[in-house]
Amino acid sequence: KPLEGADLTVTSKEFTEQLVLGAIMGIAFEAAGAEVLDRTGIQGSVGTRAAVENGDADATYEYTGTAWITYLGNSRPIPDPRQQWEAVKEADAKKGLTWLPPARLNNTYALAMNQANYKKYRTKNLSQVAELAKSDPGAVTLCVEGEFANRADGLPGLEKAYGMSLPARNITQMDTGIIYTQTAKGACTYGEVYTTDGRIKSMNLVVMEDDRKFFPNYNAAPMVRTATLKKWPAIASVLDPVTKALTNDVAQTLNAKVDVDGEDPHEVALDWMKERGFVK
Ligand code: PBE
Repeated sequence: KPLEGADLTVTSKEFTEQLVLGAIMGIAFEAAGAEVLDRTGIQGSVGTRAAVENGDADATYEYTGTAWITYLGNSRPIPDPRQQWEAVKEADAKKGLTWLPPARLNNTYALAMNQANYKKYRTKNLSQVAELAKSDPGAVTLCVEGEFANRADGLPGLEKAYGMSLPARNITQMDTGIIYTQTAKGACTYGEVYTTDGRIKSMNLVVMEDDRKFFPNYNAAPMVRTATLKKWPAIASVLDPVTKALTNDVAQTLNAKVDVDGEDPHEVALDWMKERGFVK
């Protein structure tokens, strides 16, 4: 087995898709003969990145746009997903991190609303949301996470890009899981969602189009410590077929099994790895 004798630590952020992707990565390493330590479920993007940078973990599935804007401090996304990945790969090579080829899975931020609010306000895209905020300032209330409220590729950037300036009282911060139920109930007109989340469909939410293309591409790709990869180059060929199988449809289906059906993220990951023949 290509990773026989390797001790590898896998990490992830705390939300469902990350827990599933972290489990998938760990299962792939184990199937290739490695001993795996599971350090998934770290609070927030910055802490997860730090765990890999400082050697607390060897690898994680990270999103290209998150690295480009939040970690590397760029302000303009690169529209082509492949070129965005290449730019991140090149910049992070100097930081001892190697980006392996990306998945088609692109989990972007979006604003979404329930059906009743959609019938009332009829907004389809973020430009129309910005217009509504001007004509009827009380109408645009947001449920968002703390991380989104503070990231350059989150609310501050979005307000700038769409010429919108919401009063603080219109914005309520909460955990990502709560956002979906609050948005479905109409407690906020718009909730900050992840487009691959299974609850958009199950709660019948309407997603606003990012018509100015403010959000970058967020393709998931393995981000691995270069030192670890030098020692165990087979990591690349072990992860490649798995990453290739990760699409938005797969992510939505697996995320829904956890968030809608209440299954365990590790079980969901293992079932999928078996179904696709990555483990026996
Ligand atoms: N995202 C959407 C965020 C959360 C989900 C990929 C832009 C991130 O983890 O960076």
